[in-house]
Amino acid sequence: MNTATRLSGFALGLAAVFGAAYGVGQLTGPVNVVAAGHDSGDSGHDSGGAGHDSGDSGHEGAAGHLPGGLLVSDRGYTLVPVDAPPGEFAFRIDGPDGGPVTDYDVTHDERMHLIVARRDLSGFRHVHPKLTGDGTWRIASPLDSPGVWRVFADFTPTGGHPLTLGVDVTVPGTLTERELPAPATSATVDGYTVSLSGVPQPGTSTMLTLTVARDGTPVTDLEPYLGAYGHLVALRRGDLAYLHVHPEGSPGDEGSGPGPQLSFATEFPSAGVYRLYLDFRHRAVVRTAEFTVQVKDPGGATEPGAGQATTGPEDGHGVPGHGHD
Ligand SMILES: [Cu+2]
Repeated sequence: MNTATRLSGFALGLAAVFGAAYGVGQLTGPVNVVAAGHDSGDSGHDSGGAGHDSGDSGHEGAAGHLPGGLLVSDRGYTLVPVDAPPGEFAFRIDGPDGGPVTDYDVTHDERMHLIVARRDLSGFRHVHPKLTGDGTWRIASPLDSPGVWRVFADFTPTGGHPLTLGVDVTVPGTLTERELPAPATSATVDGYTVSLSGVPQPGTSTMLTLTVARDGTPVTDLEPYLGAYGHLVALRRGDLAYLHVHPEGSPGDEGSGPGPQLSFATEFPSAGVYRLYLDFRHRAVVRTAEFTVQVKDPGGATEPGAGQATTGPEDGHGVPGHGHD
């Protein structure tokens, strides 16, 4: 179901929309757009280092119980997109003193992890911008199609708490809506098949196991990527609440092998539909395997039209004991 929707045109390559929590599917008219009015000067183009990855699992918001990524401002830190030349994305983090933050701790090999996805949960990218002297982060724009994007900045200001802030950014143009794929327990990317097992449950830690194979052969030589053999990001459909989890153990630990299985203790904040993105590195290439997962309340109602993770239609990898009750 592809619907062409014209987003309000904009002279800027990118414009920011703050605070809205609507889905792209609901965009049928002009979008209320607020230009990000902060200038950034030169175009210090820098595509950022070859990937590394990210913060810790589920940074919590100020309220202490919110999933990450829902707030544009938290604990005195605010994510501010700034004007950038075409093809570039730029932003800064304003700190409690009102000025841009310039000192960050390195977490998972990088000082800033930028995760983006369109509001329809397509277009996921995890990239690493470069910090310029005035506190502006710049990168070749990962926002590569028209639509409303959610942009997450995952970082730790020196002396502060780990934070994940989120902001909406509109890329003008003709929007092609992408329907969320049905729940499934197997995903393929570039000849790799990744299988998902485990029964995700809301509000409690659930062990999810992802198994990586290449042309049918289990992959046992995954390479560390940003300090882990895999990085799993989950985004909740509807508000794009953000979870970021890492496999149990670290590379080098006993019991934390380079595949084929990666186990993630994952706590989904609620029932609902989530899109999971597994970044893994093999033979010097980072790939992302994506899954749609439905998290159900135990014994609770199922959202119409979506199956459970372990019972996806293209499930060729039955998981014993999945939780039907
Ligand atoms: Cu990262």
